[in-house]
Amino acid sequence: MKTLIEFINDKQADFPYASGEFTRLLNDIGIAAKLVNREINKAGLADINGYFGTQNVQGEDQKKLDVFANDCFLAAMRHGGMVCAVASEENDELYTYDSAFSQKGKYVVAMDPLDGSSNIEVNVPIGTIFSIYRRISDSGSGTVNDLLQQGNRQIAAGYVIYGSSTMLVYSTGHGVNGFTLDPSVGLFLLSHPDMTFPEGGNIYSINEANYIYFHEGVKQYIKYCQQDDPATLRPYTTRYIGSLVADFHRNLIRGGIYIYPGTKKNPNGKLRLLYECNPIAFLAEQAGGKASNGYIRILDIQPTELHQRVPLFVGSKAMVEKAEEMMKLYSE
Ligand code: P6P
Repeated sequence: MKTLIEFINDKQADFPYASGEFTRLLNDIGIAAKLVNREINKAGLADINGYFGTQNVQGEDQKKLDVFANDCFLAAMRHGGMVCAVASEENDELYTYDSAFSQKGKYVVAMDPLDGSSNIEVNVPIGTIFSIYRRISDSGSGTVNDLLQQGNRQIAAGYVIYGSSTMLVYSTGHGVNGFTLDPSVGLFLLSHPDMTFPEGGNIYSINEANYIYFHEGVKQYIKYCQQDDPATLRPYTTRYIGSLVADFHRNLIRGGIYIYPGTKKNPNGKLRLLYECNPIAFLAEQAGGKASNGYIRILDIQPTELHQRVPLFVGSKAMVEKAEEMMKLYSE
């Protein structure tokens, strides 16, 4: 079994710019993930469930593990010195490192340190999502503009899923590879080489409780999924965990589509472009899938603010294209 570092070193030719720096950054992310994993696995015992008494920029109550995870990832990247700035779901403003060491960092990171954290106390898989860019500012502290790059400029993206096993799944633009943590030795080992979406899929993931607020195209796509047509594997199966990383990971392995659309109440939906949709879209395309806002490619959207939201249609290419067809056909 190949370790994460061995794998990266073997692939060194894939990122000529790295000269070991990218290896260091990914290793730092892996270290933070192990620390977060340890706390999640004993959350019920360590009084680390529950709320911290603060709220994030989304107005969501911050759970203790949210804050712990954020601190872990920020500290790990500070220690490595490869990163000069971080956009985090848990920080209202851009987080910039103040040491001269970090200000020489060539990379900036957008991350959701613990997505789906409301699932912690009910033992449902949750995840960390990260997106890595080369900085565009010349020197000094990173700037917001370093983060407001289109998703098609990501040099890497990935997630950690804290589930029945803990996995790190990432891509540097040369396919998607999954590593499973062996807690007995504290190493991520290559377990899912070259992950790709199955050609077809029959799983759709959407929170149908919002049905009455959906765009007509989304309603028609749901009806399409529910029609009886065995030749096209319909009716599909619906699976909705309420944890983006878990729903996406299952669809990546089994085939499927995840939709968090805009609604009449929230036209831009709920998911954030920089640290949820862009990294997930990067991985989806690297795995032969597709990701759009229902109309245009997620990775081509020009960000305008750190925490902006966009609708997300992501998964098996043919399923996303069918949903986009419905959005176009029933455009309002
Ligand atoms: P809803 C978790 O809060 C999250 O950001 C995603 O992980 C998840 O897919 C979605 O929101 C769930 O949202 O509105 O269906 O509960």
